[in-house]
Amino acid sequence: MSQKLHDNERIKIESNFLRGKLVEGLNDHTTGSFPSDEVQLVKFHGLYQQDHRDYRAERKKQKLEPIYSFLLRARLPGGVVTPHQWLEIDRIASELTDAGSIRITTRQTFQYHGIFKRNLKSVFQDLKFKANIDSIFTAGDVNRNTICTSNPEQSLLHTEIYELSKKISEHFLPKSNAYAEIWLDGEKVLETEKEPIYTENFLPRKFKIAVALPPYNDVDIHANDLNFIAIIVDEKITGYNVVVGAGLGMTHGDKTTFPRLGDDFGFIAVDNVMKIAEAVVTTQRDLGGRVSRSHARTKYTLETHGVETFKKEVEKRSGVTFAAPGEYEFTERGDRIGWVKGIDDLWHLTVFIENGRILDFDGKPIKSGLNKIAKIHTGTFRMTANQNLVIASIPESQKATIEALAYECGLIDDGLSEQRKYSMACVALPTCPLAMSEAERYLPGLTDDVEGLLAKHGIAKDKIILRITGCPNGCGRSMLAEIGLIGKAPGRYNLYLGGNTIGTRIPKMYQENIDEATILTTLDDLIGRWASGRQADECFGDFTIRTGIVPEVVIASKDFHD
Ligand code: SRM
Ligand code: SF4
Repeated sequence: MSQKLHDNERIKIESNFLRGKLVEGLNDHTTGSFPSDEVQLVKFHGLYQQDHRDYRAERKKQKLEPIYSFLLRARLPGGVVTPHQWLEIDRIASELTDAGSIRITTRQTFQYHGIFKRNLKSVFQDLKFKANIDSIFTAGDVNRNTICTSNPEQSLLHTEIYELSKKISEHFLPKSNAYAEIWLDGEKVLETEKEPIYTENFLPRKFKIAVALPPYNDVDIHANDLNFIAIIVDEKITGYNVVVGAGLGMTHGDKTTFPRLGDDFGFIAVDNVMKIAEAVVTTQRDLGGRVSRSHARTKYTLETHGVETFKKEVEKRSGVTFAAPGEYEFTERGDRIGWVKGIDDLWHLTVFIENGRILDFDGKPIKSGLNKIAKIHTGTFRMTANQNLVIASIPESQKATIEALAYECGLIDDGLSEQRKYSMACVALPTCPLAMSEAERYLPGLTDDVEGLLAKHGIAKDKIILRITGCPNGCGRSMLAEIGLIGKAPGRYNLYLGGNTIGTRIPKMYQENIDEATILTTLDDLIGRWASGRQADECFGDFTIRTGIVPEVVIASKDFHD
């Protein structure tokens, strides 16, 4: 007997290509929210309905509706915007959102938090008509924002992969004009109503694509359903290795869910990228599970049907045969904070943005500082998949002025530690409805403490890739960190160890449900042991495995929960 499909399948099919009752919901001024089916549908338009969790209990006590507002996630393949676009993005954040911030995400784009329903259309319209930016398919069961390495040095190769990520993003956009109709007052953007790639029920689940330019794995390929890794010979991209079926989300206590590394299907020529991308997406569309949303990502389709079956189906659909994987090496995945000169002789300044949050903080007015820079900058801004920002393509003549502005507002900080550069957290509280604990608001203080521990053990200049997420969904990619903390309850976390510096190993649980004080005593002990017992150049994650502190996770479906 066939199992009952998840209710989201009904919502998609009944939605008339993502329209549902969105217009009615938008025009209902008696509530700040949408009806329940439409709460799911708005995601396909780049929105999430949220309520401010710091005030939730108090509102309930007073028998008031929660303070509903919306998160809008922009579509920005490769993360690049012009100074003009930056100024509009900045203005919209200040004028039309409650949070007032621009939040760079781990997928190389930005989010606004706290848009009240009454302001939604203005945000959509200002973004589209004044900045030429939309939020189509940045959420929902579709291909999300396509990301690529932000490498500023190899400028020509960056241009090539950036163009490819834009092409992929556009290829997987909807053909329906629902977005324009609902949010842009009917402006016709696309003409036909057919969805040849997605059909009427779209994909079983979200789908993520990344393009990586070795030696940098800054996109964290093992977080994506589909990855194209550039194979470079004589400084030219000859083709791509195709890595399929990675993903990091899981559910506490459910051993049938787990983070998973992707499988390398092999090498393809540059000309075959779009054919392969479409074949992987439609194979996942047709083979992926639609009963349980916790088991619907591509990684579970590979586990259920087998890697070889999936790969053969992709070859059949695309007419392309995979060759043996090309050679490449990842050496790191952080951003190169500071100045670098590209081979095009232009300068690129990568600035560290703690947690990706751009706002004027006390003594650190980075939002205003970036606004001043945007007013004189002639290049572009490039968001990175590590929540940082590259002020890209600066001519020599402007370098000193931009540097002075960056110092003035705290965007350049000569005291920034390696540890802080390599630490990352997801948003979590107060906006994320799924957060079980703090992440973004916890990380800065925890980083101070870890810096203190490194100094105490005489290795202040070293770093450990440390990432925190407020729940096991893994948005801050803690499941690829050397130290991964995953929220369990307010103030309590599971501690995972054993990832590596290049992002090719999943960590293993070391301690469960510990409080913040225990985290510090545990890290004190572990960092001390690493400082005194490590071999030359041995990173923290490798040390924890070599010395048996945690066993290595080789095949996550078997080893992760054992
Ligand atoms: Fe995520 C859901 C934030 C990157 C795995 N993610 C959410 C939601 C929308 C919560 C929700 O469903 O209501 C979070 C909104 C919080 C807020 O208030 O902003 C949220 N995810 C984020 C961001 C903003 C984290 C950040 O700090 O930057 C990232 C936005 C990316 C973007 O611009 O598109 C973000 N999310 C990720 C990543 C990392 C990545 O893609 O590199 C992952 C892990 C990789 C993966 O997909 O396996 C990730 N988010 C999830 C999941 C678990 C999916 C799964 O397979 O189980 C959920 C929950 C879900 O889909 O049901 C989720
Ligand atoms: Fe929210 Fe969990 Fe994602 Fe953090 S990891 S943003 S808490 S869904």
